[in-house]
Amino acid sequence: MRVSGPDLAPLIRAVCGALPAPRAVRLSRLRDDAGVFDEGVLTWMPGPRSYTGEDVAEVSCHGNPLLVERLLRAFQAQGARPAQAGEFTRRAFLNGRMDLTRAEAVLQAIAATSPAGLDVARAGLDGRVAARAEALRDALVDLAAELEAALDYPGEDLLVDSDAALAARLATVAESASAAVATFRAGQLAVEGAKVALVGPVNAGKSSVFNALLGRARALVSPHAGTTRDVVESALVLDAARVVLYDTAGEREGEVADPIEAAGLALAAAMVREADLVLLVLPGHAPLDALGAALLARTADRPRIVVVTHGDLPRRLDLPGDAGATAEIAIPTGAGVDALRAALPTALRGEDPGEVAAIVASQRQRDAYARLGAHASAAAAALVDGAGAAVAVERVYEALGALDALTGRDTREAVLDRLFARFCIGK
Ligand SMILES: Nc1nc2c(ncn2[C@@H]2O[C@H](COP(=O)(O)OP(=O)(O)OP(=O)(O)O)[C@@H](O)[C@H]2O)c(=O)[nH]1
Ligand SMILES: [Mg+2]
Repeated sequence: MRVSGPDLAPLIRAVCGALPAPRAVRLSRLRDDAGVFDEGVLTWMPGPRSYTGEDVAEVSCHGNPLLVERLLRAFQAQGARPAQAGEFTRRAFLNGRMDLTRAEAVLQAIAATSPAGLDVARAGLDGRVAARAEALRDALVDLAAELEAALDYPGEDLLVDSDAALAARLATVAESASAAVATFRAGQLAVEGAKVALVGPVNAGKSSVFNALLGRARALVSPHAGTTRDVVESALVLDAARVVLYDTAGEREGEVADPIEAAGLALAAAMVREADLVLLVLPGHAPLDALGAALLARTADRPRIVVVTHGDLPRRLDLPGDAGATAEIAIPTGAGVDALRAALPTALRGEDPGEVAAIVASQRQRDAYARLGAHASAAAAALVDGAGAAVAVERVYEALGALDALTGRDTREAVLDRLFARFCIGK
């Protein structure tokens, strides 16, 4: 249990007894009005060198929820109250212990669903995300200063770049901003993961592909057409992302008489709409029929890989030239399975975005970079088309405003409320 606040020592003494030295631990007997009820390890971190910048104490008691509840009530009896969602990190931000990119990285470190997501969070916590934003800020502040100088002392021989050179520097800032925006899909994928739906005709091998990707026999496989009826889901944690796979009921030619099978098909259709990526599974040992063609058409506007099964048998399936990405698989030998698994991140996010500190995994940061880029481009355009330095400098200030919102130098209360509401209590 973590407690934070100004002047915390009397409260902690009342519940835990004597304080250890700052940033040291002590085995403490925990007490309330009724006497000692447990013992635990007390860590004492007086402000300002603490997570929140206030006095912070942490107590590890025995893990019984009854004891935890009693410890909570003991602190409350001394005047403490339960923390709100994200309140510790919010206080850390308000007390200048961290900027907003680090605060969001705390959230990402808690929420990350893949190793890549943890790397993104680490880059944020290390301050590498903030450092990139600060570098852009320095560039914009320099540009603003030079534009102001040109406005204040027109015609003077100042050491200021020409309008064309200033516009080129602004364009570089705008490019960095769009590069940051472009990494958002990768960042979101790394932290939040994605949904991948397997769909296709009955008996195409959807459940076989599902099991092969997972590496275990999770779904029933059989030569009986219509084996899978409900949606079966299972998570596959890759380095780049946690992917939830959904195996669905197969499609048939003509009317589906069985109401349960029809309900299963409705669920499958919903999964196609919901999924971030569709794996359309078609049997490679049979020519493309009307159903296969219809499924190709129906999923054409979705991010998709056409998975051709039965690669161990003579190929009779001819795909149209515009089928897009394909993968061939032979279930009996396992050929093509690893390649399909490896292709999932690229299909979901495009190419590897590279340098982890450059990856934007927060919608809020993405939007700020988009605004920054638009203002920087407009400032460059103002210089190129002759609207002048006065117009350009206003746009540079708008761009700076977007960056300051990003790091939290200038942030409205509402933004904070929305941000910290997404934390869980106690973080
Ligand atoms: N030879 C061969 N057989 C396969 C391959 N993939 C699947 N099968 C067989 O095809 C049959 C149907 O496979 P399933 O994975 O159950 O097919 P499904 O698409 O899930 O079928 P429904 O759930 O009925 O829609 C099973 O007998 C599988 O063993 C493959 O690559 N090669
Ligand atoms: Mg199946």
